[in-house]
Amino acid sequence: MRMSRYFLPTMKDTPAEAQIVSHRLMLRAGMVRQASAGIYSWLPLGFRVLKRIEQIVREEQDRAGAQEVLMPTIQSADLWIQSGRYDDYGPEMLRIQDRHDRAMLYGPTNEELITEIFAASCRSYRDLPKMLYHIQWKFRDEVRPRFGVMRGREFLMKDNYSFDLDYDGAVRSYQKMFVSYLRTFARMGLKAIPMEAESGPIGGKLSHEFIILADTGESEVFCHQDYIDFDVLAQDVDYESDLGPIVAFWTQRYARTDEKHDAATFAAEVPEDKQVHRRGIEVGHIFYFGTKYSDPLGAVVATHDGAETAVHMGSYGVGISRLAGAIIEASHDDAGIIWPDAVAPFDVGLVNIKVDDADCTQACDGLIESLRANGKDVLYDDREDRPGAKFADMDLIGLPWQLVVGPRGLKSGTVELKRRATGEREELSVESALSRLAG
Ligand code: 5CA
Repeated sequence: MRMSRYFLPTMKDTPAEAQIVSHRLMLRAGMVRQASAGIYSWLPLGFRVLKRIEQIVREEQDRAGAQEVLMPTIQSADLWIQSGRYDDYGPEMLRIQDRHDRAMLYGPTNEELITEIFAASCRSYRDLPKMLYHIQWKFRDEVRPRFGVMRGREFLMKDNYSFDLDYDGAVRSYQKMFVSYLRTFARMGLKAIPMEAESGPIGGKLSHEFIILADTGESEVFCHQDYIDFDVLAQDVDYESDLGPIVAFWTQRYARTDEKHDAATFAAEVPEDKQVHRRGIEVGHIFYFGTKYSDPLGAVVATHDGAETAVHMGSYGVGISRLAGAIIEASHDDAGIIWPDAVAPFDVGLVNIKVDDADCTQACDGLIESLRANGKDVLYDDREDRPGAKFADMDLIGLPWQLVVGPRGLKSGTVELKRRATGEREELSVESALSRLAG
């Protein structure tokens, strides 16, 4: 993609309305634009990041055995009246009247609708277990939408729902999602720690929040350093095997948010040099809630002996749009965003220092072709601008690698390769730069 043609409205100045660094950087990097309070349009650069986050979530859901569906954003109020949540949800729910005066709503979550879908066609224990998820926009009329996409009113969520015959089956599904979340966030370059949680309006007995550490997080968190040091992806997971030991490891050491924190237990259980006390952002939340929805909505199946039983359910959410902000909170410096490779909008930013120099332009064209052949996405700065302004924009938008082509280097056959995360620069031959980037 040529920057001269790309819709990338970057800003030099810090927007006054943004209180936290991710919000400032997302606006300055031209990733999003506010449409109204807590509602955002995603511009090309931001949309690419959103899609990459979404794809990692999807791959890890599928790997754990879940199946993707797509439910609508607008729902009828009927099922919510049946489940009893139509009143419970209060002013957070956006209620809509259609032209026939039917009560509709913009879904804040989908337990009711998925339970109805399941109940309509699954009648036997043979249909179980099932895990169905979708990636869809939600609306919650938050009292204080703030921090940009981190606490929006409209936001993109992955929500998965599990259906099992009994408690033991439901625990297995819960464990699958627990482990799949560890992998999902690790693949995004994040350290996400599961912490015991309250289940709030979703309801239920067993619940964990997945929290990443960042100074601007909304909750205070307390945990054991071992969890931060642990390399999740070093372990390969077989979802058909017993996942109990993995979950046991992640639940045996101390990890709690301020809501559940107990200073005396923390001090007694965690050696002083392993005590971590930071702030955190909730990027995922999983719940087991038994028959809370299957009872009122009639999601029952025949058991082996012909009796009928309501299915045991859980729901599992990931804040996909929130993650775009959360990743920036966890990975930035004074100059801008530092995208982890796995979610970067482009792999390489190619900077042509002198666009009116035929050699530079030719070298850039060749580099783009070779990088593309290697499956790399390249953003090519072919604008007529000062080198300083180009470097500042590249640092701001935070692509993992910057490849700089200038007339002086080319004379001696070299280009400059910079790693955004470390600031390390190297003068390399074109071939070495390409092989470094291919790795
Ligand atoms: N039905 C369940 C799980 S599928 C549910 O709705 N859970 S939740 O309320 O905890 O939301 C799941 C995730 O969505 C949260 O962990 C958070 O990452 C994200 N999220 C929740 N509210 C917002 C919001 N206002 N703005 C952005 N992301 C949000």
